[in-house]
Amino acid sequence: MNTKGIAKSCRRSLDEDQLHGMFKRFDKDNNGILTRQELNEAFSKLGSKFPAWRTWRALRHADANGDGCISEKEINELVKYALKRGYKV
Ligand SMILES: [Ca+2]
Ligand SMILES: [Ca+2]
Repeated sequence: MNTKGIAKSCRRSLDEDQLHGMFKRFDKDNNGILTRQELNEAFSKLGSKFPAWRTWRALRHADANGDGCISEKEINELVKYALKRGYKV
């Protein structure tokens, strides 16, 4: 037998996992919430030329409750959004 099938059980892609971990690292005060400023730094690290604009777009997309921050629940949408826009770690 070969190793076929092992990777199949992972629903989440490696790219998603890495981005997720990366965003978490930018939660500098470790409160589980990404503020606009923390997001800004993350996107700038990811190579965005206009991190402030990208942050605004990301918040419009992923900030479900509209408080201007990304909570633990909202971070998955943020990851999906960033991946769709071509951001990778
Ligand atoms: Ca934070
Ligand atoms: Ca929110």
